[in-house]
Amino acid sequence: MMNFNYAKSFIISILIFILGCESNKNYSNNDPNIIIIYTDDLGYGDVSAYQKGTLKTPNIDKLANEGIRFNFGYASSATCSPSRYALLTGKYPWRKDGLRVITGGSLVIDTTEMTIPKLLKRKNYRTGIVGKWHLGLGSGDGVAGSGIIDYNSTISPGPNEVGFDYSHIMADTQDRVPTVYIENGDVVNLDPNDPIEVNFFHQKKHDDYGLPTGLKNPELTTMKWHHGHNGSIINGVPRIGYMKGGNNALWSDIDMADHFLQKAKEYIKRNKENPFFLFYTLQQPHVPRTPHPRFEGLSGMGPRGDVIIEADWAIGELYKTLESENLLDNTLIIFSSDNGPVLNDGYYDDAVEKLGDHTPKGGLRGGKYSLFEAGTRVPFISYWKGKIKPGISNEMISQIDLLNSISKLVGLDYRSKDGIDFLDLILNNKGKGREELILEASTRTAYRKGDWVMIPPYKGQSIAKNVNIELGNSLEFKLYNLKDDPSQKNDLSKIEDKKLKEMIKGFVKIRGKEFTNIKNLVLE
Ligand code: NG6
Ligand code: CA
Repeated sequence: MMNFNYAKSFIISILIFILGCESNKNYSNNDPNIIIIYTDDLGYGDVSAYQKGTLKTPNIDKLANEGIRFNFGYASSATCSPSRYALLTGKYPWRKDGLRVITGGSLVIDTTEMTIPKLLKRKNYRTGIVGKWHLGLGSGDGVAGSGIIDYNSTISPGPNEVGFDYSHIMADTQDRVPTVYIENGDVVNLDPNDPIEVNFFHQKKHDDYGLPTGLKNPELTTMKWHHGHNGSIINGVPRIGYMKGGNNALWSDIDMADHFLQKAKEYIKRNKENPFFLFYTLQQPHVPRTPHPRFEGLSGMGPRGDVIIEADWAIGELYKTLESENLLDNTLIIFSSDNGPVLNDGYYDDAVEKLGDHTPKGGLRGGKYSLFEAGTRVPFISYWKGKIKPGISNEMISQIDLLNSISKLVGLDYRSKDGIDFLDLILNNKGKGREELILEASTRTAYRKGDWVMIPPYKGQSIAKNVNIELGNSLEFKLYNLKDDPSQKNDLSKIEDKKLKEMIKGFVKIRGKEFTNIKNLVLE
């Protein structure tokens, strides 16, 4: 007969073994690390896995070729702030009144709203953001950009109040002041004796300080402004807005890629013992394009190409860190971009002149700011070493769907109203994608369903002259079939009357009654 104590310890060891295995299994299968790598203004055709051409992005290509490459992956919007809002909350950005590109404005995510990092906190994830934020800071009301944020004390609410327990960010964009990094609400390296003053409207006030601006002192700039961008000159680059003080805290533009990469690596190393979520939001290839000198000239396309090569390099370095920390088997990586491409976005930087035969739009029509496909259709990749099999998907998926898919991945029930759980598509390339989707560009919206896209009538310029992009504005409904006509050359609205009506109906059903004021909108 077995000795009682012996039997007891035997049973306990077996239990410990089972529990041990169980927790291990949970960690790797249900609570993997999740990294969303998010570029800024990178086009559908800028990634060489999407379009073989002169520009090479080997590190992004690795994720695309060894993971799932979505050919119909969408950002919610054709500009940055709305897309980021939608990605993090799983909600359509047009549900938020007037949500547009933020310039010094307050936080647009309500602290009561669900976000991906907030959701993951329920499963004890560590949650961090490193890079561009552009969702506003502080709770000041009044006109965005009128100096409502005080950068000299801890800024709140911000990323840390909507779910991130670590944030190391630039507030808006690289072309907007203040040109400083903010970590967990505090400006990094700020000397209290040299406080920061920012404003976006009062050039006169700034002139009174006797500080140089792009408008008055073009001789002091190393990068010339083309439109906008004639405020404070910092590191030779004229910016949007005016800034005084904070000299110790100013970032170095050419070191930005290295800086964010370093912070992202440190974050991974610090948190590797726990499941973690990292939102790594690169600043490239948004303007001003300031490659580190070691990337200068590598693309032969001027700074825009060079910073894409720089971003691709940084992604490769991040990958190496995951590899050397043995985290690859346990980490889901999603790669995408916040909106489509633009060449001249306000500086003379040779983006147009040196483009050669490279096509950032990858054959799509429009670009950043546009309701045509190139505005919102972006590179979209899922990668998980050893778990996701290489594949290509032609199913429609949006960044709005990431929150619900991630919720499913970690075994939570929360679902946002606008998003759809596409975990099976993201991990196994199985199942159907979206049937329909609302596309947004600077608060205008269009409707995608099946192979079709319908753009309602909008007043306003058809081409934004400064950036030379077709915005999708016209005084009539437009209808395109993307299967037969991927570059939206043939408007079928006059021929496919029944389809057009069906599309308008579907559109209004989601957009709601506030949309019945469109000129010419015919419901039946
Ligand atoms: C626009 C800027 C543009 C860019 C954009 C935001 C001007 C004339 N243009 O207002 O350069 O900064 O805002 O881009 O100032 S986004 O990718 O962050 O949405
Ligand atoms: Ca952007």
